[in-house]
Amino acid sequence: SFTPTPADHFTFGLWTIGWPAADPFGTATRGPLDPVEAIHKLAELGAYGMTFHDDDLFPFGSSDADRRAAIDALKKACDETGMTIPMITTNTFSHPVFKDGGVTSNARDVRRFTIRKILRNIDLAAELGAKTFVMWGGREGAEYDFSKDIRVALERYREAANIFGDYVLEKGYDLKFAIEPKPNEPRGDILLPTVGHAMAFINTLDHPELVGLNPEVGHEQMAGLNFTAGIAQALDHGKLFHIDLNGQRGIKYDQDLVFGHGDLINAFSLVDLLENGGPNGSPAYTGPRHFDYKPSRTEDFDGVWESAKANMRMYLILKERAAAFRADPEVQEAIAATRQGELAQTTLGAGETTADLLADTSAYEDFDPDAYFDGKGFGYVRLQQLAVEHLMGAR
Ligand code: GLT
Ligand code: MN
Ligand code: MN
Ligand code: MN
Repeated sequence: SFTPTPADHFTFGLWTIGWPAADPFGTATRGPLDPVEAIHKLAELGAYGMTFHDDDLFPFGSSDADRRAAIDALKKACDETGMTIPMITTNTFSHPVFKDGGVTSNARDVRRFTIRKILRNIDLAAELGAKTFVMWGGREGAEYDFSKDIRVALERYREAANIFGDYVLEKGYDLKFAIEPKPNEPRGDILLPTVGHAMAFINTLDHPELVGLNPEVGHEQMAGLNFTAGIAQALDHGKLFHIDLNGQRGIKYDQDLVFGHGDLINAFSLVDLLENGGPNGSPAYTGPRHFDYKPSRTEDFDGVWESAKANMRMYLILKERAAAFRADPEVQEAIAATRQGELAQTTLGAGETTADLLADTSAYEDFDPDAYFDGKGFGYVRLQQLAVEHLMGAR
């Protein structure tokens, strides 16, 4: 059925359903959403959890007492509904103090303040039982090539990430970090712009095992990249710690549409990968299915909740379509015809060495590359048509 339950592990950022819909050209079109109401409403719709930035729950600069009251109200709402807070993150981008970034601002006092703000939020993550701490460095970047030495900025990024890693180890928190790449917006160019850049950076940290990724569909697509392929590489590295699902139509500003309302075919292959891409068709990813979208500025609050439902329903429909695709004997036959089984075999045989390959005349001297001219094709187009027909419900 396409009705979500907590077992589906759907989660939403408080900043998504709570977005008042102000954009760079216009003021808000909706009023604020109370976090306690958000929890109750999401629970009613079948979600598993909610996520938030510190500043979403208690405004920047709140007194300790106001901050505590907001946290306690949230905890009570979770107790009443069974909702969870599996991830939290820190706002290091809204306040003017972050105009040149947080952990990579040229201003050292800003960097020290940012690290303190994040450390305080790490304590909150532990208190709420969150397992993932997202770091989206949207202001870490520049508009101009001469603004900063990017290598030095990356050193400061690394310094901060190492401080956070050491802190959770010291405190014994069961918490991992997930870096969220984005190519641009709000900065002209953002540091760690894609999944690939972020994975390379993670390998330079003192405790790379503590740090993975939170890739967002639209962010990779803003860079013209194939999201499903990027997720496959993140899985290959064991770095898919969390995921932001939404929709994007091409290389333009960050649209944050409902999941599936952008590149639907890529959303289909993504759900197929997440749900069926593990060993023997098991799920390749078991963490929260987190929606990071923005209910369009045209929508009222009924539209907000319709859009929240649409995300979950879309995922469940794609999951059902992916299962039907996999179960179709014609699809299995078409997959076999593409020689994917052969791709799963190692290129050298068991125990075979490079010397053995060099001595194998069938591999080179007697191999006929010209047999591939006008020879048998790979049949990918037929398979793609079958996939799209399943996606469309035509099979
Ligand atoms: C911000 C951004 C999102 C990030 C959030 C986490 S905040 O709305 O556009 O992609 O996931 O900081
Ligand atoms: Mn250390
Ligand atoms: Mn986005
Ligand atoms: Mn995101």
